Amino acid sequence: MMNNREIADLFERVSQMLSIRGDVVHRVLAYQKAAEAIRDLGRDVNQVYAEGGLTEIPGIGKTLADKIEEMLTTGKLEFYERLSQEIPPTLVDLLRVEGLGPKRVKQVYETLGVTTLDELTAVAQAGKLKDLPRMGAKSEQRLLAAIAALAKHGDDRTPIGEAWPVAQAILAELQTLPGVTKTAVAGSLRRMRETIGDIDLLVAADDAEPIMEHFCTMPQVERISGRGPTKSSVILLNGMQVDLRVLPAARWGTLLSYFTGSKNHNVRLRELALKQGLSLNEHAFTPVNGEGEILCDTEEAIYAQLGLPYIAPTLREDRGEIEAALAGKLPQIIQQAAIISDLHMHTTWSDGKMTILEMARAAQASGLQHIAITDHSVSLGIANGLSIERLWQQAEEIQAANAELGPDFRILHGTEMEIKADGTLDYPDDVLAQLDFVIASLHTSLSQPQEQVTDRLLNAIWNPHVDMIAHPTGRLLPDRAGANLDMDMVLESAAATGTILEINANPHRLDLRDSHVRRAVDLGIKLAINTDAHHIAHFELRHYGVATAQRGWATAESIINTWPLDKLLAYLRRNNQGKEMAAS
Ligand code: DGT
Ligand code: CA
Ligand code: CA
Ligand code: ZN
Repeated sequence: MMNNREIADLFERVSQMLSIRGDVVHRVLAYQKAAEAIRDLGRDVNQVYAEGGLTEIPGIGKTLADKIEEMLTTGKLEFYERLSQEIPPTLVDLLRVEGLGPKRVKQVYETLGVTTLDELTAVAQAGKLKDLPRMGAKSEQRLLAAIAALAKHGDDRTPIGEAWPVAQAILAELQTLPGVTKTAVAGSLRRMRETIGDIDLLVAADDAEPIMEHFCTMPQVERISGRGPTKSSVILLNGMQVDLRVLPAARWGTLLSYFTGSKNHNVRLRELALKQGLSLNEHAFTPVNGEGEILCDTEEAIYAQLGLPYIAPTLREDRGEIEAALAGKLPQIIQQAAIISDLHMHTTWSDGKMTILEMARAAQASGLQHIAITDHSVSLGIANGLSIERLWQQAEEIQAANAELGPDFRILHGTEMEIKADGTLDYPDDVLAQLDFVIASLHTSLSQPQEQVTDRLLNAIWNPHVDMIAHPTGRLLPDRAGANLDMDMVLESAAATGTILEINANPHRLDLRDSHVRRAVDLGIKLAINTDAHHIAHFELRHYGVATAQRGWATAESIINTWPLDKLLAYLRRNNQGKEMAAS
């Protein structure tokens, strides 16, 4: 009998094999979406099938439902077997190598007969790749480095955007159980790392047994990988591992701190404790030579005991936060409540799902004071990008919407303009000059060599009318590495020109990533946290961007979304003039 994960994995594999074969995008995506739908189903697919409900799963039509039925009843998929004759399934492994796309995989298969990662490594080492069209010695070296990197750390971590909702759903359930006084996520999820190894959950309750029992028998559990009196681990149908610990509320602070980590941060805390003759673990502080325990029911109490101010979970990576805390120099990291604008979103004018007014009303209802509507530009045909003519029609609609919304809210007219493959921009300067907010971004030809793709971005940064670069690298978590930018040059140029860099809050982007944010903050670069919403529901993703900013030590002052409109517009004007002068 096949389970959710096995079916999802097979669909995923089929999708990737189709992409290598060169099938049309929508077919590739259909299998991809089906894989996600089954993985995230939250129920045993066998049961859904037994109830006749397969076609009610979003993304599963009659054709895919038939295929699922075939797998559930025969344990096989005829279509996959046939496809395997044409495209060896092992080719899919090659896609995990950074910078290797389906076209290239097909090429090395057809020209060199490469079917496995080992064979790819061998031909690269033998120098046989560099003579292929659009390849070269440098690309070959890069590929070897990427293969080595893949071998070293693999890629079995889950993007935070997938782990977070799963954890919240389980916590919400545990919270309702009798005797439960507190619940929390811990581990990398609480620290809001961009990818998550496993989900760590904590519960405060005096009697752990009934909570463990409930946890281990949840319908989304595929199997139990460990069960003890206060600690259990399960594997969910979607393949994620979840660890649960239960402890009495009096020890909540030490429990939460220990299991939030990071491990390196905890090591530093224990060192500080030892200097006071105390050992610190998840249960309590204990005198090294003596009796008795110091219980901490809050994390604040732990830091206070150590003579430190409270350190937020997003900072706990031992990247200087202990030193900063000791010196009284912890940054006042950005809080979501300080954000009053969102400067990157799409509407039905391009590939968004809602109108300008719908987006604006929802933004206002969520507490924002101004937004920028930034639909795609003309050359991104796939996203229905706007011609100049349509751009001016849109300006009229925005003017009307502003009139309707009144003085307490303001819609800026912007664009998310393509930086084309040859480095030129999609609209001429005289058009850009008339827009309130100009975003430039890369969506195509991301795999160009470093110098070329970096030059494209620098050209946009130095354009007098470009205010912000959105999702600078274009990466997509977990698999697409994004452009191989010379980040030092990008950051230097952004600092020199005052060009804003985005922290795209979509959890599959988180781009800039935390480490880049930290460097940008150090250089005094202004940053924006935007949702890139294509639907009002996407405004909910903002917290991922805020967390990424926090992990990069960003303060409210460096995040332009905390600024009132006047301050923002003055900044944009000053920068545009500055760049114009530098250019003349
Ligand atoms: P992950 O799951 O790989 O994304 O990363 P974490 O940080 O969630 O790591 P995990 O799940 O292995 O452990 C959760 C926390 O528990 C970790 O952040 C710190 C704590 N912890 C786990 N193992 C140890 C250990 O051996 N020593 C110490 N001091 N803490 C540990
Ligand atoms: Ca974890
Ligand atoms: Ca864990
Ligand atoms: Zn966008």
